[in-house]
Amino acid sequence: MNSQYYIDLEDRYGAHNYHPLGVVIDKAEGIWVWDVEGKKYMDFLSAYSAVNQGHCHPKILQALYDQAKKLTLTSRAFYNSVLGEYEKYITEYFGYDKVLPMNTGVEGGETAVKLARKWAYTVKGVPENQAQIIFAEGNFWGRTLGAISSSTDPDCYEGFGPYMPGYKLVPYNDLAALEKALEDPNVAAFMVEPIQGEAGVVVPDEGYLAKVYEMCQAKNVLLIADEVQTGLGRTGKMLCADHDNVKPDILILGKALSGGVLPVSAVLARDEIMLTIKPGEHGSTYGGNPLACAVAIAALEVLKEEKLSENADKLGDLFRSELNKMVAGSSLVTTVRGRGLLNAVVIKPTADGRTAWDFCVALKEEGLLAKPTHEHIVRFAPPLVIDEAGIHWALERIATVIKKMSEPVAA
Ligand code: IF1
Repeated sequence: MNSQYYIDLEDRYGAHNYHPLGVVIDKAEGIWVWDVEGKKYMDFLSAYSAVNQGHCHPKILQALYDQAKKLTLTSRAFYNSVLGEYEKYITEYFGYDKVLPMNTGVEGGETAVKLARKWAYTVKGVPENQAQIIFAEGNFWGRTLGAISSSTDPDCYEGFGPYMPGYKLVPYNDLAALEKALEDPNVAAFMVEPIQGEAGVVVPDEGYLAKVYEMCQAKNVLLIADEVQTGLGRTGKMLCADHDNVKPDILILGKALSGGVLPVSAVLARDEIMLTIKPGEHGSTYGGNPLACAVAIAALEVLKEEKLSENADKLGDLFRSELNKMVAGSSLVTTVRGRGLLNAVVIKPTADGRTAWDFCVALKEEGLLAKPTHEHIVRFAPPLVIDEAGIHWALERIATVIKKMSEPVAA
């Protein structure tokens, strides 16, 4: 069957909640994917940073196979022989007392908000149902009603009201605005991405997160770092918060925590916060399942064994410096920004109306897969296992497309 067959199937039988690029991927390995016609592409999206370790990583798959044939799910009604080992491993890996295992990134965010509220009422002494959580404008942490209630993107929240109360918004990267919002004694937490992903890889000023953490501490407010997309090596450090030497009070991980094999998320915190939730007050059928735990241990081991944070740091610098040289004076690409291997360019629509979407379609034709976000922004986020040759291969194709898009369409 050809690509169109599969596209038609999805159109007829699937919800239309996405508008995918016209490529039907059939298999993948490392930084490469192949479509149903056998055409090879370099993956420059990494499933939105879920396959930092590269597609179908052998060590992670082996962990999946070995556990799958033994035990996949017990529910938390019973103990099992993998969860405790995983909990010890991940809490020592990141330096926290405890972990609350969930499945998707947004469940991690919901868990973090619930923990912050519970801590506010039982530890900080905020009056019941008065807790406020501050978010940054431009945030994205998922699609649940709790998550879209903090969104400033109409595509995320419009038509889904009413919204969650107890939320406040401040501009991202605006310390004065945060300072003002923190005056409210009922603030439980400030939840923020160290770099905003969906907003288009928005990198805050140097030292922003360090100042944020200082201000939160001064007001006995928890800092929740949403590292679902920026974590696990993506920005050139194990955690993006590491660039500012900040240890968030609550850390949310997801996506690459399983190397793209199955949904695994985690919320880490110290006992004072984590133990405010008592037995029976939170959970999930699959949260902390043995299969997810075995896969996550392998995914975390790979990050360290293959020094993927260091690789992302080095190759991210190379990518941005080459790209900046390439687009100097370009009327098409107006901005290059990012950290490590989480980068993006801003594409100015051409006189004949071609946009970031057309840029990505042209990249696909050249064998490079990327996806626009917010009309004019193209995110470049390859798996962190990419090498220097891979970066140059991608840059050549980006240069070809910039050249093509800078010329008027042949009449
Ligand atoms: C989609 C992008 C969107 C996230 C951060 C939590 C979550 C995400 C920082 C929730 C999820 C995904 C969701 C997916 C596309 C992608 C995404 F930013 F990565 F590009 F949408 F904005 N925190 N991001 O980025 O994790 O529940 O999805 O496991 O919904 O279209 P999830």
